[in-house]
Parts: sequence; structure tokens; C-alpha cells
Amino acid sequence: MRSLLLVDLQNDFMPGGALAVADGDAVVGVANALMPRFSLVVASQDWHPADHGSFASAHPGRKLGDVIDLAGVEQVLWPDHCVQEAPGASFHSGLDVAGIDRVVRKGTDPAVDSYSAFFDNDRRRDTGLAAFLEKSGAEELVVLGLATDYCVKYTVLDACGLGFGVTVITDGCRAVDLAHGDGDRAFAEMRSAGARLVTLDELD
Ligand code: VGL
Ligand code: ZN
Repeated sequence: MRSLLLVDLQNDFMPGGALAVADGDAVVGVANALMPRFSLVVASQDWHPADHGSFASAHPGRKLGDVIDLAGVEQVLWPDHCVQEAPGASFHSGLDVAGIDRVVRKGTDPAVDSYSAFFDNDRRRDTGLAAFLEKSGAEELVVLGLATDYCVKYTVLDACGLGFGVTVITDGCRAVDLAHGDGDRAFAEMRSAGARLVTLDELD
């Protein structure tokens, strides 16, 4: 069975949001178009406590974009975003949330970030997504969302590593692109890991 995985389609990653991804809202329509084609739709939600360690505000003397060590892994410091229960953490109002079967929340531990919808960045804890998908009989995943170079990338790399067959909808993703080309490099890494990259029109 093939399942659709929507990564972090939340207000703070949309234009005007705290961690805005350029043109991020363009992927909401791609998600809505795909949902009716899947019997199982899972959506991840970045869901941080207000003092999360990935926030520059939690590290006096540090600034946005600095890279620090958090839980033994390199951590980019971000603006406060996707704070639990805050409007920025909500799904985009245009997303057809009625089509979502299961929401997976991540990044809840203040001491470690979680780009992947499967594992925390230090890989000690998992979100339960893999077990849920296995129990549901999902062997193949179709993935889209925000952002290409962070949460989509790490989610796809983990999904490939866990043995899922993974297809990425390229026009259903947008990148932060802190450095020019990060999004394209992320797609190349996903392809190297075994993911199939297609556009919405190419999906069979
Ligand atoms: C994300 C940076 C920080 C993402 C989440 O969803 O790609 N990026 N938190
Ligand atoms: Zn985050």
C-alpha cells in the first residue's frame, strides 16, 4: 500500500511566517490534489516547546543562522517557530485537513531538534511513525512538503534507510536555501539514497 506523507505544511513555513519558505504556500494545492488518491494520508507537524534548543532566542549571545552543538549534532539556530498551540504551528488554512488520517508531531524535546518525521536528530528517540506505517501496511511513501533542505530531506533519507519505497513530489516541495543551491543538493542526496523524484504530473 502506498501512503502520502505531508511534511510540515504549517503557517510558520509559509510566506509571512516566522521561518518563511519562499513560495511555500504553492505546495498546499499539490497536497490537496494528491490526498484523494491515497487511502492513508499522514501529516507531520513541527511542534516545539517555547524554549526549544533550536531557537536562537534560547542561546543568549548567539544569533540566527549560527551553528551550535545540540545533543551532539550540528544545529542551525532558527527564529522561534511552530511553538506548540501557537497559530504559527497550525496547518495552512488552505490545507484540506479533513483528508489527513494521522498527524505526527516532532521536535517536542527542548534538548534536541527533529527534522525527520521519523527520528530526533540524535536518533535516540523515534516519533512512532515507522511503527504506525508498518502496522498500516504502507510499504511505499509519496512525500512532499517543507522544507526541501531540512525536514523533507531528513524524512526521505530516513524513510529510504528504513526500507520504504520513496517517491518525492519535487514541485510539492520548497527549500529554505540558506545557501544557494541547498534545495537542489538535497534533492540529489534523496536520489542517491534511493528515492524516486517526480513531478505531480508524472506520478502514476
Ligand atoms: C524545519 C527548520 C526548522 C522544516 C523545521 O520543517 O524543514 N526547518 N524546523
Ligand atoms: Zn523546527
